[in-house]
Amino acid sequence: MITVYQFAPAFGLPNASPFCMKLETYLRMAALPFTLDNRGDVMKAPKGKLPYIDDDGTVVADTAFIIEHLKARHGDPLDASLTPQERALSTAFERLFEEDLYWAVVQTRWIEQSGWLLTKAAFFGTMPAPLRWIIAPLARRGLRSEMRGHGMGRHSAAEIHAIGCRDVTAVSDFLADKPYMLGDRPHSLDATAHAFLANLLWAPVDSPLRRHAQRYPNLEAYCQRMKATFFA
Ligand SMILES: N[C@@H](CCC(=O)N[C@@H](CS)C(=O)NCC(=O)O)C(=O)O
Repeated sequence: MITVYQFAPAFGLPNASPFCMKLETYLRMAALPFTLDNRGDVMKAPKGKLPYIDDDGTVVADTAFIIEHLKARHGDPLDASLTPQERALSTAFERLFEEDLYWAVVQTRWIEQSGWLLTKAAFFGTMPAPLRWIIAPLARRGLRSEMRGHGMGRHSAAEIHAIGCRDVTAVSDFLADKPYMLGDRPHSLDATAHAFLANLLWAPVDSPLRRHAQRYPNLEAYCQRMKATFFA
């Protein structure tokens, strides 16, 4: 049995961590049975981040390594037939979502005050009061420092939004009127795209980035299609 260790759902999404939502989406798409451990215990995570899995005693961290492991052990129903060019596109778009757009979303949730008030309430609201007062600002400081280390945190808010908007436009233009990112059939890239786009469109955090994404009806329709197909 596969156990997924992740954060508890928040913001009305299967998970407010796009990485945790990506993995759950992948497992559903690949029709693999799993159980969720939503305790969000980052201290126990092998790499200090969630999600990670325990697959009958094999512990794997990081969604890319987890999906690689799942494909090797349980088969690859989604990506086996991809051409080298499709694989290249898939890798490039995953980097766009995970290494670029992710940090623009972090900016809207953790750095900007209006987003931070919502994030604090959603992620730390159930913690007992003295703990909440310590952990929430510490977590925020940690993310601010990670963003700076990454480089994104050195830009102004307007520049970060502009970077994120460019990513969103690229995704919308590439998706165009196709049902899935790479055409008529869903692939693992769609687990990533759905998780990151739904986290941008459907979390109640207003920002220039989210308003930009809302201007592309194909992105909303895509997320609705993924939800109806894999989270019914
Ligand atoms: N590359 C990792 C990224 C995972 C990640 O960044 N997880 C974040 C939540 S979205 C996390 O656990 N953050 C907790 C922390 O940094 O303390 C993956 O693909 O799994």
